[in-house]
Amino acid sequence: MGSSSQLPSDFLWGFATASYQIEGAVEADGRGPSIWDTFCKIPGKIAGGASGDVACDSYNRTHEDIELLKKCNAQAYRFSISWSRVIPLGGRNDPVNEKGLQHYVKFVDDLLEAGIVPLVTLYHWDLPDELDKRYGGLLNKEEFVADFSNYSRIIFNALGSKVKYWITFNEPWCSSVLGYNVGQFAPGRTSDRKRNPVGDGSTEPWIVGHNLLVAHGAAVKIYREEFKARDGGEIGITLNGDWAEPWDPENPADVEACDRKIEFAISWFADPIYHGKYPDSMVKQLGDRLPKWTAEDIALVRGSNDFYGMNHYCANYIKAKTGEPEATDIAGNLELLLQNKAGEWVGPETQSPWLRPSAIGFRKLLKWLSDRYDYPKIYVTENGTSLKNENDLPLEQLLKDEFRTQYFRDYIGAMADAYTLDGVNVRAYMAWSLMDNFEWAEGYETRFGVTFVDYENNQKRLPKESARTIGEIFDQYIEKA
Ligand code: GBH
Repeated sequence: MGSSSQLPSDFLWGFATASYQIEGAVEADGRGPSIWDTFCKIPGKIAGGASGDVACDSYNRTHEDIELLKKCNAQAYRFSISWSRVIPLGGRNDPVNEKGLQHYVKFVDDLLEAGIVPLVTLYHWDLPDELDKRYGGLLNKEEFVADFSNYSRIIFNALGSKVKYWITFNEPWCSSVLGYNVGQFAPGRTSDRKRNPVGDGSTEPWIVGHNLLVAHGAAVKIYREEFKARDGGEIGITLNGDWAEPWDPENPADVEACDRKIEFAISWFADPIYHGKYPDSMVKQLGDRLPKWTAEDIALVRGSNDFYGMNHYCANYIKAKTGEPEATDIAGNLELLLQNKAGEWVGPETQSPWLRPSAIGFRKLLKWLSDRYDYPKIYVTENGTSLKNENDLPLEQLLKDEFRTQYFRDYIGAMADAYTLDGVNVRAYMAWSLMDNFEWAEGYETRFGVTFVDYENNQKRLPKESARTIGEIFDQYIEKA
């Protein structure tokens, strides 16, 4: 692929993690529980009955993690802040936990001293549990927006002079759909009564998505009005989204369904931000179940991205469904498949049932987003892969993760092609993940790290081959200044 393709000399690359997936130390220094602490305690929700209680113990090992980043020659590190460490009960009238806050101040100082640029995510799914209990958490617009605004302001105040890249929410699609429709993620609400006695998957995900957008807009307004002039940083939201190819390229319904799939996954959030409205396909299918924009709310949301945060992993074949969509349908009345009509797989198997790599899909989606949103500056905030049966390999073999290394070669190459050949304005890339960690409902069985974490041996960290190679790959592509 595109051997002459390049990336700009100021391109920023590094690795990503998230608080609940790596920190552990869930009761240290006054941290309050998040909805994930609570969710993990419900039998049957997490593979192997696991939780983030210990995870990678990163709360106590910030120095080891920084050493890892240095070893990889990483320029940047994207991590998230645990809201309930900073405000254990979460709310705007609840006390601030100075120790929790100072942990992050110190961590950022240490990163900067090591020459590593911090990218900070304010919210990677770990809502303070009290807010869920107190007023229904993400379902309650007025309360949630006010509390998230307060929390954001506290963080901007403490870190604003040092942090230049802010991400409000990680993957609001996951919070909304997996948390309130499928019920696979905290708080686990769903219409599926076998999973949970409460929840309405036909309405709640759309309400939650709307509220997250408004909260994002409110935090951006605070940043721009109170901090940006002083601190000069950038702020945006991170959206997940995979590429879509038709199951049957000869069938116009499948071809059409591909755009609809991306609209339901990505444009649900990106259209309000860049175009000031929900996509027509969603309005058409969801009618009154999709909340209406008030003039005040859409004014907050429209134009609220300084950059587009892109999480991307794979591609799917899309088959249009015939007949009326079900009330709990969240995808756009279509099926997500891993094989096309001709029986071809979208990519090789991994440990994650949803993830089959297809690097060309990355290039195509970068172009799709650029066409739809007028060539925004894109920061890839996550990209990576698990590996079939990695957890069962003998250590020596496990550390030679050629499959993951090849994934990065292919995906970074596809990104360079998008930049060089398609004019896509992509400016940063964070690989998921710096280390193996708590993979949500899949527990610790699925590994995404470029570093092996030995959960049986005091969370010892051992870099895999991919940890070394990513830097070499970027060296090839980034233009010398
Ligand atoms: C990211 O989400 C997360 O930000 C990160 O925390 C996580 O560790 C990482 O990926 C690896 O999983 O089951 O068919 O409904 C990735 C986006 C979107 C991937 C939902 C799984 C489930 C598809 N995720 N998807 S399905």
